[in-house]
Amino acid sequence: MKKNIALSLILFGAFILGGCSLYGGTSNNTSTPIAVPTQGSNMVNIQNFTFNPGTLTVKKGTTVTWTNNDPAQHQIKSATFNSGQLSKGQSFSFTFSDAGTFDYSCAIHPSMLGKIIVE
Ligand SMILES: [Cu+2]
Repeated sequence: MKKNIALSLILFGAFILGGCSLYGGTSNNTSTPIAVPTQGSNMVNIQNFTFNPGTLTVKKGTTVTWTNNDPAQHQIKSATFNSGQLSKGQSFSFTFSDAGTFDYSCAIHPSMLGKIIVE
């Protein structure tokens, strides 16, 4: 008799544990994924002497904003726009009203290249 009670308790315990782990699995599946901060589609991050993204495609009329996150100064320069020297934390915005491909570079570090494609 005592053996049967003990067996029942073990089975009951297994049932509870099984139920809990099953519930946990369901909970994980239905939980909302944590939103990963993403760059805006009209933002260019300047970091480690690199424009990121290097090539950005936007719609006509979009204002693109570059932000310098390097300790060094950078200067975004193309045939159509020039930011002047940007210190860390400073931003520059330019509105692309015409379609086309706009290659630019850093006036201080000519090896830094970027491209804006306006559709
Ligand atoms: Cu630079």
